[in-house]
Amino acid sequence: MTLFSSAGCGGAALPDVSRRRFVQGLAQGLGLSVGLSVAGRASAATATSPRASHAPQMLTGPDLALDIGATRVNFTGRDRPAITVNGGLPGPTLRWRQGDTVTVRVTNRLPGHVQTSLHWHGIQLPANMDGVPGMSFDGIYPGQAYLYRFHLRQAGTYWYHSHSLHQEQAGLYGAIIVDPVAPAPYRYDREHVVVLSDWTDLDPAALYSRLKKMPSYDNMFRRTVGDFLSDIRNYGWDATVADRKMWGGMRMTPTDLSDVNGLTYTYLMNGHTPAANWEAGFRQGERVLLRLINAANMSYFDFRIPGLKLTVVAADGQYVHPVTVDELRIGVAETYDVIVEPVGQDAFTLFAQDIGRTGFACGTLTSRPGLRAEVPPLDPRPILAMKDMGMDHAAHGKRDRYAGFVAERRDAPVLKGPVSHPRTERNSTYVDMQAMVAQPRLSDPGVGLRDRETKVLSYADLHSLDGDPDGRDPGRTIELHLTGNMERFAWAFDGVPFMDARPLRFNYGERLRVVLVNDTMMHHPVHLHGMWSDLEDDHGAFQVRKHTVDIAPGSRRSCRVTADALGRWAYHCHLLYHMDGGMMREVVVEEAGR
Ligand SMILES: [Cu+2]
Repeated sequence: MTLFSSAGCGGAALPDVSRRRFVQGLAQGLGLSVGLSVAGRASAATATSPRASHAPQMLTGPDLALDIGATRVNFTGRDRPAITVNGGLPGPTLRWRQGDTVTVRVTNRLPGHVQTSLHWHGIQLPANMDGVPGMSFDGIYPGQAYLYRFHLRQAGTYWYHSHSLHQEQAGLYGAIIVDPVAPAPYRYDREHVVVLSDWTDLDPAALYSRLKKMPSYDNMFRRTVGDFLSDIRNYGWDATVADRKMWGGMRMTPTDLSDVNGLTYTYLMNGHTPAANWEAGFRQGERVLLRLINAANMSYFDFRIPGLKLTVVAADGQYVHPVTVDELRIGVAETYDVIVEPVGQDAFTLFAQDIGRTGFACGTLTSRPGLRAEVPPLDPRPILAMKDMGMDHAAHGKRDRYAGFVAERRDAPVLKGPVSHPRTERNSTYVDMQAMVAQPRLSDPGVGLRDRETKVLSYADLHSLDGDPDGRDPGRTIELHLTGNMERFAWAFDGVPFMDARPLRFNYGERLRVVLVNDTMMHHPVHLHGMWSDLEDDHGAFQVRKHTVDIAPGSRRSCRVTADALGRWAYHCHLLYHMDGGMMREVVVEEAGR
């Protein structure tokens, strides 16, 4: 089945001397043979001349034509094949107006016999316009075009990407801005789109094969004997040995924060490496709106601008009550709109480090071209706590590094008690651990951010400006567990991978609750196509409208869904290789009684 895709990246964590020698950019197209194998073969390709720091091209208006083609790029000093829209990586920013009906003719100009697709992430539209091959339509075949046509009911910051093979990992993504009919509830003088992504020089399919064969290839940060001795000093022999035994039993190490990290990826900001330094302009005293989009395939980022506060005004395109923070974690596929007011310096660094602290994307907010501000060092690498796996560290440790965190969980008024697991998790090769106690933990900023003295955004800070758009209580509850087997790099819901699962069925018009329990030690950004996921608070009430919900390691979070869109929809983890590995379902919304 050719439902999904992503692209791999390669590159070291930090810009090194050798990388600085190379001007990153899109090169003249030598072409490539695209698809499962990306071994290059000369052919016609879209080409774009390299330019210095620039934002992606912007296309406006209700009728657009996009060409998906093969392009050569150079982010690491090596000329590599990419898949792009109109020759850009990221593709052009599409700027539309709320209330418009837009048509987009998407033409497949890829060489070879490779199907493609574009999915409009977070846009509510008819099922046959959603762009998921095998569910929404047949995909776009070579030389052919598909005419997307849909009405824009919503406004905000969104993005698009391929839903075919591993094309997203090869560069097939871009930003969408839908301007609101009514003025935004905040003022700004200038705006910039900031697309974060992860590039690899590897063939994206080869990266997947490597993950299957050597899932911990990128996890070089093993704990050492020195760490062991130090833990004995701090926590005592029994607690330390118990801790190590438990981790050994789970075949993981507490530094496994992500499957792919800066050893393999080069992190990009608007298609620029840190050395290439994407620049965003400002004038002193202006209010600048930054539209942050995490278009990465496998990477969460912690974003901050040293010297500036970030006022979050929208999440996943939807207005929220403004909240001012120093830093925020942006999960894969999420978007945040933030306002900054740069004063007192001529340049500021936009800094986005990966959650494992193995690399970063960065750029410069500057009042004059060519300036750079200091780039902060990576934080120390964080270590997962047993709480991140739905277990109680305090039970076998004399001292608890995350005491406040534990208290918050014990105080959580809803979703208390031990977790019950679906029978399908038993003996499943897609399950190597289960959460024992899972709480929403909405106010937990997450591993690596808990010790900050500055304010870090958490989900508890996000509240939709308009309250619950539906108003009904959920009529029923569906619970899904996010499960995985690290050793096999096998991922599923409830221990059942997509290929073996029957669709979930929603009744057209119903309001239901979906509870997501994370039985793994990794974040999973869960995306429901076609409908909103309205995140509930600790008390089970509506809190914030989202299209992608981060389910933190060992946590249990719930969403309300209004099943107002008939048809077949994808529901999946947005880490590309987790989706590929089976962490996905089809959702069918149908009239009751059918
Ligand atoms: Cu996942």
